Amino acid sequence: MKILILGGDGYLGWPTAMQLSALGHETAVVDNYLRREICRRVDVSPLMPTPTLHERVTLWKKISGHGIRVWIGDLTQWDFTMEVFQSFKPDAVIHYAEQPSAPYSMMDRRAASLTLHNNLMATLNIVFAVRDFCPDAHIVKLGTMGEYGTPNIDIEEGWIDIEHKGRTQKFLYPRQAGSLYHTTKIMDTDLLWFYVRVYGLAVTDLMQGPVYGLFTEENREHQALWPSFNYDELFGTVLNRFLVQAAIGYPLTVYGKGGQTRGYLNIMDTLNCVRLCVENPAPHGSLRIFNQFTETFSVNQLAERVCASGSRLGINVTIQTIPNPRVELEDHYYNPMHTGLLSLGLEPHYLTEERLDKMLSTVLTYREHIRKETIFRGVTWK
Ligand code: USQ
Repeated sequence: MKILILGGDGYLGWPTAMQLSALGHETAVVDNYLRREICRRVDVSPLMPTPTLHERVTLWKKISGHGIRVWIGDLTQWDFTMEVFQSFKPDAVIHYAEQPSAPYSMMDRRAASLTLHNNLMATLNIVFAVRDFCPDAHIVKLGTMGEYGTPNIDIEEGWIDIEHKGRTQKFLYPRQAGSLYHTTKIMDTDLLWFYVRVYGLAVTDLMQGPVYGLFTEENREHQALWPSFNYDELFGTVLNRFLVQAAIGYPLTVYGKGGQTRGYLNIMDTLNCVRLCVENPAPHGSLRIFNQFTETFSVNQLAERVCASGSRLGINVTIQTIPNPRVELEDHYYNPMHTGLLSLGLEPHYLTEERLDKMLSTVLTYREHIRKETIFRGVTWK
């Protein structure tokens, strides 16, 4: 298949590109280096050096023999989007091209405006590009479990049957996000659902939880091919952050009561979920939604696991509860369904002691690179 990966420089985009090209698909990546640019502006950096897309593509070709086409440009610009879609004409489009940080989106008006503009305009342009240049293509869009928030009832996979005054209809499951970033993902879903109804697009919207990890089948032997691994307060997801904190004896930053529960997944499972969706496309005229995570943990449970991993590796890890900079429930019911991807064939890589220890020992070898001052600066929601 011809697969176009938007946001191909990111934590998930680059590993996805390698996996799909290794499977023999004709793969192309698009990125405008927005995340690199924001990281420069706010003075944070990934743990390991991350070569440019062109450098990584050259190395990957040398190692695997597989080529990946690269476009550097901004998908909020219609002329650029048109050029990419007109020339590549993909069978599947994987859309990661969004500003992905909840704390960044809450920093100030400028960051809010950038997040809103980038995420929605990219999605809008992709809709029109698919309609006009590759109407048979399947769009696989990365949404987030955070679209649902933490309701006091079970979370279904995207849709819910409502009975009202004796009549019933299926609606999108109610959404109530906890950050502007998560709100843009709700808006994306609404945009896609609208254009599915109007233009008959084929869309899969993946409600993904926080992802952790470094290694995939394709990158183990070559650090230059590892994904960009952020651990700072803005771009690091919680488990990756805790591993880095543990490595330098920084007390794990549990926000508030630590009862915040989310659905987590290993980066390898992200790749397999996306691959399974590409291999089993949604029918045209439908918005298919899957909840993309493999197991749920509270922040406290993650912190305890990292402490235990530290003990196994002979390092002393401590926890420090700090006032929650976010506005979120710290003690809540959480029971999201997640059978769709399992029934497509997903075989989860759970957070075992062995995997956790391997990640922590790898992070330990990069201890010298850790910039302690970027771990917590106190970006607050209010
Ligand atoms: N948390 C801490 N301490 C920290 C960092 C985070 O207690 O040092 C807590 C947060 O308050 C939150 C939970 O850990 O309750 C998860 O935080 P996170 O930063 O790992 O995840 P989040 O900001 O929600 O965003 C991440 C990705 C985002 C993705 C989302 C999935 O950055 O792109 O959409 O996970 S989900 O959380 O399910 O919405």
